[in-house]
Amino acid sequence: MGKNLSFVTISLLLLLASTRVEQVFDVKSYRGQPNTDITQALSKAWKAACAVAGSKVVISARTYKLGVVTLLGPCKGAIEFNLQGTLQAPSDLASFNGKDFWVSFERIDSLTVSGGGVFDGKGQTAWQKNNCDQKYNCKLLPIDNKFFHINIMGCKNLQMQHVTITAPRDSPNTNGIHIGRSSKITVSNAKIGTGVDCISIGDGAQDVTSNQVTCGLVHGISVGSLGNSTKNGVRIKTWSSLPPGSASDMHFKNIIINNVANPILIDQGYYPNNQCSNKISNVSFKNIRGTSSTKEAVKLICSKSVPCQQVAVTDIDLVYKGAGGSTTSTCVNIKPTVSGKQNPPACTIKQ
Ligand SMILES: *[C@@H]1O[C@H](CO)[C@@H](O)[C@H](O)[C@H]1NC(C)=O
Ligand SMILES: *[C@H]1O[C@H](CO)[C@@H](O)[C@H](O)[C@H]1NC(C)=O
Repeated sequence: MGKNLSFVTISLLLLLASTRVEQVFDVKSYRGQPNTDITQALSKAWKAACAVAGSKVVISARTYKLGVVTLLGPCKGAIEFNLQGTLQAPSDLASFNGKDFWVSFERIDSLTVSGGGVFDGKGQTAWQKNNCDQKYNCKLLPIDNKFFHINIMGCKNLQMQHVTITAPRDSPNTNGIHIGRSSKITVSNAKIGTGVDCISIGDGAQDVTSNQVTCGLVHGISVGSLGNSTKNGVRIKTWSSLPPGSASDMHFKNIIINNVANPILIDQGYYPNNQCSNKISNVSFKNIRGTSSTKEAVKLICSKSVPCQQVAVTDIDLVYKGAGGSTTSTCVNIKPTVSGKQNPPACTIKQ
C-alpha cells in the first residue's frame, strides 16, 4: 500500500509486467479534476478498468473529494488501485447515507492498492458523535478514520506493507486495522497511532502475522473485541459470547514497549461479567522489553471455568518508569511456562 514495495513484490510486479500490458484508467479521463468531487469519475474509471484483465486505476498526485464509494468486483483479471494523491472524505455524516464505510473494495481477486497516497477520513468532525465508549449498544460511525480505519473482512491472502495510520489519542474507537473472518493476512512495516487498538483481531481471523509495526498512542495489538480506555501493549481479551469462541496459536515476539500501562495483558473476564467460556491456548510472549507506566506490567488473568492453557512467557524485561519499586506479574488461573529473563519475576502475585 505504500511507495516502498518490498523486493519480493517488485520482482513479482516486473514478472507480471513482462507477461502482460497493463491498461491505465486515469480518473482525469473521466472528468475527475483536482479539488472537485470525483465520486462519479472514480466509479466510472473503476467500472471500465474492472471490465478488462490487467488494469490500473490511477489517481494522480493532487487533492480530491470523494463520497461513499464501493469498488466492486469480480473483475476480469488483476486490478490495481494506484492512489498517488489525497482523497478527502465528506465531513458531514449525512453524506454517508447511513453507510458504515467510506471506501469499500469488495469481491475482488488479485487487487493491488498502491501509490503512496492518502485516504483522509476527516474524522475530526465525527468523533464527538461517537458514544461507543459510554454505550455498548451504540451507533457505529463509518469505517475510515471516523471509526476503524481499515476493516479487513472476509479476505484471504492479503499483504499490507508500509501503511501509516494517524488519529489523535482522544479519538474514540479509531482502531487502526481490524481483521475479522479472514485468513493469511500479513501487516508489515506499518506505523499506526490511533485512539484505540493499533491492530485488532476479531472473530474468525486465522493466520494473521504482523511484524515491524510501530504502535503509538493508546492501545497496542489486541486480540478480542472492541475496547476502550485502558492503555495496553499486547492484549488478549475475551468477553462472554454465545457460542463460546476460542483464541489459540498467538505468538507475540520482539516487541518494544514504551511507557505503557499494561504492557502484557490477558484479560479473560473482559466483558461484561466474569462468566467467560472462551478458551485461550497456545500463546507465547517472547522478548518483550521496555518501560511500564504502572507497576503491574504483566497481568495474565484467566477465568476459573476455562483456565488459560499452554502459555509461554520468555525473555521479558519490563521496567517501571515511575520512582521507587519494581514491576510485578499477576497470574490468575494460569500456569505459564517460564524461561529466559523474567523482569518482573513470573507470577509474583498469584490469586
Ligand atoms: C501452537 O501454535 C503454533 C503456531 O501457530 C503451531 O505451529 C503449533 O502447532 C501450536 N501448538 C499446538 C500444540 O497447537
Ligand atoms: C470503558 O471505560 C469506562 C471508563 O473508563 C469503563 O467504565 C468501562 O467499563 C470500560 N468498558 C469496557 C468494555 O472496557
